[in-house]
Amino acid sequence: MESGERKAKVEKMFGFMDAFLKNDSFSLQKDILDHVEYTVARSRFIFDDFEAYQGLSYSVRDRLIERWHDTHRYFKKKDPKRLYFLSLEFLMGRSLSNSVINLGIRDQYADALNQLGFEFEVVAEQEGDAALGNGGLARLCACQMDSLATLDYPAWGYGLRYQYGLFRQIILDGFQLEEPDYWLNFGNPWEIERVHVSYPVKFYGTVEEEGIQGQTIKVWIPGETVEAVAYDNPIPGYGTRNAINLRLWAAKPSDQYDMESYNTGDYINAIMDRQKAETISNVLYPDDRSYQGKELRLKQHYFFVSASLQDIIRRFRDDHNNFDEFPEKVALQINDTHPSLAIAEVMRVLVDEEHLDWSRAWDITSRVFSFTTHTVHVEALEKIPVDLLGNLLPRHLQIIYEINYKFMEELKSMIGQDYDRLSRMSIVEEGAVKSIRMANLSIVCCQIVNGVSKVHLDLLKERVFKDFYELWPQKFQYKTNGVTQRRWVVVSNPNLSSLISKWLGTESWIRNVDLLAGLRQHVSDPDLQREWKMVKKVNKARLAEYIETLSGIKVSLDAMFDVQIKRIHEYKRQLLNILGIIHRYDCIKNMETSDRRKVVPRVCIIGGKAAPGYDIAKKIIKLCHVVAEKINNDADIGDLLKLVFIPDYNVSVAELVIPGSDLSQHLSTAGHEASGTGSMKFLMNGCLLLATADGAIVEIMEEVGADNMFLFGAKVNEVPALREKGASLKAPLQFLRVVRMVRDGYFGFKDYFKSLCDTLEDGKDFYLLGYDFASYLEAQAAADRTFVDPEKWIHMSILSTAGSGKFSSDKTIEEYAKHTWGIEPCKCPF
Ligand code: B1N
Repeated sequence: MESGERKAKVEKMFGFMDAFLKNDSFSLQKDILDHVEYTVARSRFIFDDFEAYQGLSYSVRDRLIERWHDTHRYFKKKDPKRLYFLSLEFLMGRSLSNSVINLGIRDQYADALNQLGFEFEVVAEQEGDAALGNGGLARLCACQMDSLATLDYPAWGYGLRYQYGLFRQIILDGFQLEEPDYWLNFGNPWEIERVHVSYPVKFYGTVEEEGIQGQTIKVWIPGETVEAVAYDNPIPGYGTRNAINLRLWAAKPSDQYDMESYNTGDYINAIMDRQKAETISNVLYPDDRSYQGKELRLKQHYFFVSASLQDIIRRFRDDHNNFDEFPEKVALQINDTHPSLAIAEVMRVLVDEEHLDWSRAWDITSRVFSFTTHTVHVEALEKIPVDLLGNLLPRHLQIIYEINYKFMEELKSMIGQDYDRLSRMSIVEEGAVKSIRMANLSIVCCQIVNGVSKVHLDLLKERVFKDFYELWPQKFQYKTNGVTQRRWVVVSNPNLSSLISKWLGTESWIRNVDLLAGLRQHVSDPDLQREWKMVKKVNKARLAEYIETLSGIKVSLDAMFDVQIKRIHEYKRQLLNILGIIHRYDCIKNMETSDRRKVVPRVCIIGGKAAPGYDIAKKIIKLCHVVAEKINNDADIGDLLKLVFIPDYNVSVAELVIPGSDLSQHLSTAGHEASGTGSMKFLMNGCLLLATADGAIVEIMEEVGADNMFLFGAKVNEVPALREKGASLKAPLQFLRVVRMVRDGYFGFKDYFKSLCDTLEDGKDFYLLGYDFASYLEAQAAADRTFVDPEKWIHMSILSTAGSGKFSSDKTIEEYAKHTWGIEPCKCPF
């Protein structure tokens, strides 16, 4: 039957409106029960919270699919320029609450569940996190997908469907252990497997030359083929019918796979070999901000790039046959250098498969790509050993050499024979291990290179990419990172969300974040202040309950909840925080009992994962535990000071902790955090920030005012000179005292902490903990003084939320759309 004929038939049978699922309480209950019975295969009369979560999720998914279909049909009809967002990591967290809120049917579902004898919050808690990313970079992508959908942009996300997400952190005797995160064990209702959307991805082999019509063509004869299968994850926008797609690839053995081994009769081994193909997309690498030249990682990168580009080019070809139109219809965003092999791949397709001449192919390629770097250090830039690349992707290496040759020629004509500069800017690094510099490749190709904060752009210009900046200043821009207020306020802090809507007289801030500034006019209203305080108290109570369940520690709601949650890194200086806590403890211990009444009680909360091979970071976690053990069990101290380490920090833990925090700490040594997005989530939730003037904090200062924050520490431009001073930079006595306590075994594990203490010695203290310690303590003291003046604190807290609009990912995406991608909204009509 023709599809038009079928459509008419279906419409005649069901009527147009019946085609959509209904959202009244009865229909929702029926859908949930049907899914429990037919999809989950449990009895509709007996099912538990987890099965309710499954039934509920499948029913939400049905509604997502409706919108997602309509959106894609509409995009196809309109054929706008599309954005393809390529990232090796997406940290989506949970989907249920976010989906029903964005679909606008949360209350209806809560009611339907109630009728069935379940509670929405309890059911939502059953969902595990999708943790297909490490930290800030990956969560940023998730926030940006939410904004792209909400703002109706015709966008697609592309990534890898790792079977093992970021490891689970187990704490045993205060040490971090890693457990695999086999997140698909309990099924994943949010994805749609597309068995028919699959592409062969090729590796290894040789390149041969063939003469076609008098021309010599390079032909890559690959040695191995693996199949990439698509898994689609609909991303609903808020307040719109649009739902866009995040397409994640999984590796499957290919049908073309080594038929010969079947013929040798070694059937079992042939199957075992085939199975190996699946390992490509198995596991997420758990190191952030560092790159190791591992073959499997390179394979992952190319697997992802090749499948995504085949898919993108297939879609382009549906309606176009001239590649000159490619840049008008396609924008390819590469998130850090991880997907940058895409540049060589597009060139390979255009030159080798489409037979375009090199300069036309290069012109097209350089107009479709844009690149965002998240790096602050030259040493952290991704480099691929030439041997590795040449073996795995021989044709791509040739192409990269060719790109470099042409670039070097062009550069010589511009700057002459300055060989130092030429070799610094070359895509190929000569040295002990000859390597390809993926950032140089990306900069040479892309017309726009974005940083992620104002400070970051300055560092790119002055240090990381100085030579390139001098050559092409117009290429370098920045887009301030942002986070979505849907996830980070509406989903995670519903009480604050209602309060904001009540005082602004509208819910429109959920789509138009500028409206948050309207809170400023009510900042001194005692009613708002009282209600604001109440919301915080309720959120603190929820967090306190969580802490007690985790650790058995009872914390006082009157204490200041002081939080540092993020990946554990030396540059993020969790150690500075712990040393500050030791100092506080030491002071209380040495105080007259009568003076203790003046101490502002604190609950210090630290959470974060250390990369499995990062020894010093793991020692910091252990130190936190031994210090906590001592303080929390010291009867002298009581409620004046508590230290809690929250294990297995992830997106859903953040959703619980952030709303319940009073103060949050962002302590990176200035010049080390490209942006930092945690601070933005705290800011939106009205938590005060104690921070160094690094990354996004500098822009936050501009928005909320430095006197509404607690700032400390060396500035970005002071750090290099301070480091020069080396051992002559003397740390203050208080600092030496607390380090000595650790070194001398006051908290035990003396030998174990020796190497950690060594990093703080004069002349070795690279991250300047000693130098910044005094001003850190002053900032902490200022926070204490403010906390005892609740009216002032609440005032600052309201102003923090009111000033957070600039840090919505909606803003970031608008900027990218206008100034980098050149895309327009394409809103599916209701
Ligand atoms: O990207 C975030 C920034 O807010 C942070 O400041 C920055 O540290 C972070 C290799 C990375 N930079 N580089 C990475 C992650 C995974 C990986 O395999 C590098 N992450 C950042 C968002 O802009």
